[in-house]
Amino acid sequence: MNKQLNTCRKWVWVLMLLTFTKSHAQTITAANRADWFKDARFGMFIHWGLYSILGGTYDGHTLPDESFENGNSWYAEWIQQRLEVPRDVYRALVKQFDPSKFDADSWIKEARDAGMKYFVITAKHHDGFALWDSKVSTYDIGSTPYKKDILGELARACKKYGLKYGFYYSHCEDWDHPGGATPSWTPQKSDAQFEQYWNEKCLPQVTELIQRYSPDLFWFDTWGDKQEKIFISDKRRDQLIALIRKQSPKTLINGRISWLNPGNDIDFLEMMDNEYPPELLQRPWQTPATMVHSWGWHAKDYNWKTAREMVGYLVSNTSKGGNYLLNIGPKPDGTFPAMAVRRLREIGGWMAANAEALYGTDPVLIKAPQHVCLTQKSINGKNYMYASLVHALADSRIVLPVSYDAINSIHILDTGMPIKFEDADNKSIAILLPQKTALADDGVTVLKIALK
Ligand code: FHN
Repeated sequence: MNKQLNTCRKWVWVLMLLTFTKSHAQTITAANRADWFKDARFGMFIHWGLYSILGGTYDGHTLPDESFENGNSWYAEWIQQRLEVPRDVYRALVKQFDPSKFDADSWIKEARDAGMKYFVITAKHHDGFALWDSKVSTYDIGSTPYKKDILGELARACKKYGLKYGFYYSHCEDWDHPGGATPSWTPQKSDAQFEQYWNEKCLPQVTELIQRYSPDLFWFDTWGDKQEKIFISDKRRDQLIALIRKQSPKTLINGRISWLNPGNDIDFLEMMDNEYPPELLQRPWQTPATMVHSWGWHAKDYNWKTAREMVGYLVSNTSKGGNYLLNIGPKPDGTFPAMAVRRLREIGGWMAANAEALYGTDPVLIKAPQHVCLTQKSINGKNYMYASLVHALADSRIVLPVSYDAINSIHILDTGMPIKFEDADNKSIAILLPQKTALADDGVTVLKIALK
């Protein structure tokens, strides 16, 4: 009897152990690798490097804070090329990079408080400068007076505040290595030169980033230009992907590793800068977006978007199965521009009351009226649909193609105010908004619809 009892106990233990192991060490596969990304919806992007020291102005010339019709984007982080800063002059900025007020904890806390769930920073932008102490190149943080391990501190802060983190790495353009791609209006490199850059700098630096910081994500950058056509062949794309997959199966790879042909082994599609697709996409995706015009710090870029506009993009992307990666260009002293902090906190205020309508939701496959964005999810076995009103509505009566019998109740998410609804026809309901809500002039109003 005792023996039977012991055997029984042993099996209970084995079963408990198996269950524990399964829930705590889920194997990473191509199918589940991006699960956190799909739930997260909102991330912070950072463009920070030597260009931040110039802040959009060099030698009395200031970069225009706009793009031109020919598609040229005069971003502040392109100042070396746009204003033809001589290589030695630009390189000498290394000695000025000394962000004495940089505080990784405060950056990531701002991101967390804004409702962001992941963080991506330019480990190396097109200028070729490495924001970490790289063994492969001395054009790096190790040569600056600052020297500290910025990426390490940020990675630690992300772990502390529960954010995933990743690195932007410019794999095609590198304006410092003799073989790296440079803009189309500059002398063309040969494929042999690029191959040398690829093997001497790009692949080893990506390996360094993985081994030193174990990133959750890599953000590569191409945009279908001549340089991408010439240098980022499918072979090189696959080589870079294989290198990452082999060393770090958890790490996500974005589609702009090859804008022209991302292939099937990337984890999510990356839209063009500030691009918002009109329809739901079948693969996970995100929009990289700016708060102003430039990505890197530009002291005279005054094009600040409103918080409401940005929340609208976030909500609209989520309703189409996409994410929103919102950029900040920190100042050379390591602080965020005051206006960026203000916007983050405004967005954070909205998120504190409404994030439920975004995190872990799925799109709803019915046609919503214009300016109404739909998401859905289950909470404790109950099903909810969320209707976010991203613009003032012309009508205070919203008709949704959902059967009246399928609905329990409707409330405004942040205040809990009950909202009336009626049977519009056999297949639709009419939501009867108070006039004030239909105008929604102070923000994006979310309706929480409890389903039966
Ligand atoms: O040239 C870059 C630009 O500086 C910035 O990094 C953006 C971010 O999406 N990507 C490129 C332009 O599309």
